[in-house]
Amino acid sequence: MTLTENQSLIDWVNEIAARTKPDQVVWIDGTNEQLETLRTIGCSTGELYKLDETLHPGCFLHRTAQNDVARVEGRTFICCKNEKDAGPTNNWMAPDEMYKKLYALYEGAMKGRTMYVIPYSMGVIGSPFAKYGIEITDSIYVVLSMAIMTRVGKSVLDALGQSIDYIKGVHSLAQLNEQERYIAHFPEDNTIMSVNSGYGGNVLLGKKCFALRIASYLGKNEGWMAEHMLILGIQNPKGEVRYLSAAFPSACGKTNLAMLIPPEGYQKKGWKVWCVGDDIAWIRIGEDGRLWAMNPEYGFFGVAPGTNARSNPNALAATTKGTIFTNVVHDLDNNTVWWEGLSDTPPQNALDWTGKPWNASMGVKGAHPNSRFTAPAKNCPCISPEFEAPQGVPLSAIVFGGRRAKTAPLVYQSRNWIHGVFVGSIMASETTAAATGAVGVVRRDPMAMLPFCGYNMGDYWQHWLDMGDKIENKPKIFNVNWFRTDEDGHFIWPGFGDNLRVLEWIMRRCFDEVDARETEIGFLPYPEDINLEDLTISKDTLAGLLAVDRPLWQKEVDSISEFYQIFGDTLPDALKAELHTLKRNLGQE
Ligand code: SAT
Ligand code: MN
Repeated sequence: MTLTENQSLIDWVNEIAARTKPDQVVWIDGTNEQLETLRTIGCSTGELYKLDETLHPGCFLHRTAQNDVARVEGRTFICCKNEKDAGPTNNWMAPDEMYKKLYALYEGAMKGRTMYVIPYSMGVIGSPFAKYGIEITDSIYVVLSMAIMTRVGKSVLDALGQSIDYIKGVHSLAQLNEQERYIAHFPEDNTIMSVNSGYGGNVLLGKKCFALRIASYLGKNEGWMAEHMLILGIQNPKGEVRYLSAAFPSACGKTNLAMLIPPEGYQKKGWKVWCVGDDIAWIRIGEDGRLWAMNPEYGFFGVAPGTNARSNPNALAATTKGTIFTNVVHDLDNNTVWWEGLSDTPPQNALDWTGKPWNASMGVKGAHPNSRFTAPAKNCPCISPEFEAPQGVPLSAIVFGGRRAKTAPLVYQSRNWIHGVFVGSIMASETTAAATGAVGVVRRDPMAMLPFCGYNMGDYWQHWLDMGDKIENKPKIFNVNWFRTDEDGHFIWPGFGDNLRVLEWIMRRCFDEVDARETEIGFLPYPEDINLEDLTISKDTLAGLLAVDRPLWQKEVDSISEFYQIFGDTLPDALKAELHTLKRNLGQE
C-alpha cells in the first residue's frame, strides 16, 4: 500500500524497485503495530535477538557481518560534477560513473527480499527547520534503527505533501561484499546510495550521510551550518540555562559530555546539565542575531564499551528500553547484554560479538570496540525540555576538542570568531575504532568534520568565515582536550563529570565573569579560576595542563602548514593569516 499521492516519490520508488526487484514493497507508516510485526520477522530470520523483556523491555541484539563493523571512509564518496568541489579530503567520483557502478550492483539485489520505504524527518515534523528524507532499504535492522534515530512514518509524507524537496536514499545489503561496498553522496541531486554494508554509520542514511554530508552542502547554499556537534545546556545555581555545542571526532566522548552528571559538590549547589543532542547540530542565525542549534535526530547511536553507571549513567538509563544493541556480548544466563567496561563481572556463559561462545578468561574482548546502542533520546533522564523545540537553543559557546596525549592544553579560548575558525580548522585527534583503519594515530580532523563534510573543506572554512560576518551576537569559540597523559600514559585530567569544571569556566568567559591570560595560542585560564574543589589533582598539575609547550607547538605549526598546503587556492586567506600570527607568536617568524 502506498501512503502518499506524491507522484515524483512514487515514480522514484517504482524505479528503484524495478532495478532491485524485491518480492514486495512495504511503506513504513510509523505505527507500533507495523514495527512490532517487523521485530517479529527480524527475530525469526536471526537478524535480531529479543532480550529479556523484564530486564530490557523492547530491546534487541543485532550482529553485523564481521567485515562490516565501522564506517568505511575509503569507500565513502562525494559525487559532484567537478572534482574540485569535493575537495582534497574527500574521495570523488563523477556522478555518471558512480551511478553506473551502483545500478549494476543494485540490479536484482533485493530478489527474495522485501523492500522497505522509510519516510523520515530530520527535526520536528512540520517545523520550518525540518528536512525530510526517504530511505529505501532491504534491511529490517535499518528500518527499526531509523525508527529510533529519526521521526518516521506517514506524518512525514503528510508534511511533505506533493513537494519534491526530500533527500532520496537507497540502501541494499546486497551480498555484504567488502570489495563492492560504496557509500555514495550526490549533493547536487539530493541523493545518497549505499550498498554492501549493514553497519549503522554506513546505512542509517539520515545520520552522517544526510544530516552531515548532504546537509553541510545544503547549509552552505542556504546560509546555515550542519555540524558534528553535541548540544548541551548548563543550568547554574541561579537557574539560568546556557547552551553550548561541541565538536569532537567519533568515539571521543560526545555522548558522555552531552549527558554529563555534575560532580557531587556542583549538584549540591544546584548545577545540572541538559542534553539536547549528542552527535549532530543544525545551526542557524535566529532573528535575535544569535546562533540557534537544533538536534535533527531522535535517538542516540552511542559507543557501548566504556559506558557504565559511573561514566555515563544517563546513557545507560537511555538503553534500558526500546534499544537495539549491535555487536555486544550476549549474556545467555540472563538473556541480556554486556560489554567491556559495563561492570567488573563479565558473564560466564556468553557469546561474543560474532556469536561464538566466550568468557573473559579467554583474554580477548567480547564486545567489538565499536559496538553500539541505538536508544530513543526520550529515554534519557537528562534530556532537555528544549529537545523538541523546533528552532533549537541559543548558543553561548562553540567548543572544539580532540584526543591529544600532548600539545593541546585542557582548555583555551580563541581571540575572536576568525581565530576560532582557525582553531577548529587545525583540530587533530588520535583515530578511534569508529572507522576502519589504524587506531591511535594523530590526524587532522577539522571541526571533527573530516569524514563528514559534503564538499570542499576549504570552501567549508570559508562558509564558517562568511557566517561569522552575518552573526551579530557571536558565540565564543573554545578548544578543549580531556585526554592529556603523563609519562606513564595515564590520563591527567579526571574527565567525565569533572569536565563541568572546565565548562563552567567557558560559560563564565562567555558572560564576562572571569579574566584570562593571553598567550601565543589564545586565552588560557588562570589555574585558580578552574574549580578544583573535592579533586585530588594539584594546582601545579593543573598549571601543567594549562601551559603552552612552545617546542611542541612549533612542531604543530609545521604540521598545520603541511596540512593547509593540500587545500591550494581554496584555503581562505584569513586562515593563512591566522597561521602566520601563530608562527609569529611562537617566535618562528
Ligand atoms: O557510525 S557513525 O558514523 O554513525 C558514528 C560515528 O562514527 O560517529
Ligand atoms: Mn559522530
